[in-house]
Amino acid sequence: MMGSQAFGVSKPTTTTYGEHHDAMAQYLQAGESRALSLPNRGPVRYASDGRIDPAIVESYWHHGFYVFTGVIGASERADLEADLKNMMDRLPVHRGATVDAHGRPALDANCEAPKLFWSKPLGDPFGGTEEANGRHPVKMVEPDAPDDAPEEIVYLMLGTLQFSDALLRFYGHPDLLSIAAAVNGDDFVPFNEALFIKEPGLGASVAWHQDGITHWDSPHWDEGSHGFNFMGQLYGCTAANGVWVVPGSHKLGRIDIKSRIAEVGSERLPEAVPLICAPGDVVISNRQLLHGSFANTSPDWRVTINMGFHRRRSVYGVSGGGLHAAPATYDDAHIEKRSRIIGYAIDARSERFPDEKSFIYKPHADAGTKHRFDDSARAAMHDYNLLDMSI
Ligand SMILES: O=C(O)CCC(=O)C(=O)O
Repeated sequence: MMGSQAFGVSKPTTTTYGEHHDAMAQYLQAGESRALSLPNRGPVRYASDGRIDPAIVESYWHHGFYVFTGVIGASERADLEADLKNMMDRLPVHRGATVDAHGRPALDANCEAPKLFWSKPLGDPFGGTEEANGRHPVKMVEPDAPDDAPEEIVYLMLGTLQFSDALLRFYGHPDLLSIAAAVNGDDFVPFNEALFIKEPGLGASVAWHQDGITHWDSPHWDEGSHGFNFMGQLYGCTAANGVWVVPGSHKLGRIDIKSRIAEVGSERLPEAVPLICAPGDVVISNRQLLHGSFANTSPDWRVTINMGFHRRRSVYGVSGGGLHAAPATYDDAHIEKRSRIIGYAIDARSERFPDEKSFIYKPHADAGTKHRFDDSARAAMHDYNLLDMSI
């Protein structure tokens, strides 16, 4: 269950980094200056051929991330906030419970695929464990939680589009899908969708890691092999509560994270920068970047809407899953079924924003298929993340 603070409302906290307080304060400030001195931020821009400005794409490949400013307008943010409040209200009362605080079936009732991830407040549930393929080898500092903190919090949700029409519509955002096409090709395919929730004074760490499982040792590996995540910011993000990345590290192959942190003597990697965003900004972040986030001892909420995409050739014929979804080999039928969500999202969005030019998803246009977001589509989305293409 969540803490007692109103969703999204900043609140002074009494939590600190204890003996690490001064070092953290200095690190956060220096990191923010480094982040803001990088040239990889600005509004979405198109070239005259209607495609994303190649300079943006080049900057993304160079740094491994790009901050798109002002993508989510105020009315869409309000829709998202209303739905997310509803989702939070429907969380189970504790890990494993089947009802919410009102006695209703909990958000994830009747779901088979993994949906909710719990942590102790300000904890680091994955760091230093063998979970998730052991890819988070070093535990972050876990500051002391306040006395009145709940025993556990939900810090991560998966398969989120089935719980919120606003999230589904956001998934169909034409600027974001155009960026996905520019980076992963017109036949880009879905990976998964998630929400990271960093409540003030309670939000958990995500230890330094690189995403991606299947392609590290492939002779065809390159800086785009494991795709990217969009990270949409409902309330913005700061050095204290945001994701930190090591620019350019998506090109380095698998990094010996344990040795890097041992060399520095702390998890405050000096070459890393925080993603700094205003409400409505969206980051594209390469999954191979070395990245992580610290426990949120700050007064500010961070709610990140993650939406990941792959190149089709990265998933086609590949056996994946087991981490985010059921193990499977991704054949044409699997890819087609999972990609229907893109069609539903575009349709749902066009109803809500009729004046906006809809994105045309080439695989659907080529096949002559038009997906309607109707009651049967809604039913088909139950547990859709069993089909996530987890590579
Ligand atoms: O949002 C966060 O704190 C962590 C995000 C992350 O690790 C990811 O998207 O892979």
